[in-house]
Amino acid sequence: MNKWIAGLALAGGVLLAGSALAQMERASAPEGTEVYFISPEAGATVESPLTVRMGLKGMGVAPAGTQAEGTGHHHLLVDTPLDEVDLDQPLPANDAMRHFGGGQTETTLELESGEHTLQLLFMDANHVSFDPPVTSDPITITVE
Ligand SMILES: [Cu+2]
Repeated sequence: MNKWIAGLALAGGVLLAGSALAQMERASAPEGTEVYFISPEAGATVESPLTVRMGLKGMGVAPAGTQAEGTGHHHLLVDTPLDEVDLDQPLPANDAMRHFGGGQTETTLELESGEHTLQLLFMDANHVSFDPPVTSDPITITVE
């Protein structure tokens, strides 16, 4: 009896570990998926606060945590090169790596005067990148 319970607990533990690992697996996005800036335009000179509109083709936007195939949510990298992001881990949330886990496609951004680089990163329900990553080109803007 004790042995049987121990066996069951072990099986449960393995199952849990299995599902935790599965969450970090990177799914592939449908071919042709694209994320892009509707605004601002690359090279634009803007005033702060500015409105950022995020466009998506080939997939759907859903709130974070929604486990539905073909969906994810937007992320905005502010002055953060993509190669500084560990794409195999959930993206940290901070001023430089912003999540739109409510399924937003538009945001207002306050930035200091000067040049800034923005890049969109579309990620899955668990804030993990697709493989290959779905990213926009980085754009540089000047804030007056
Ligand atoms: Cu996220």
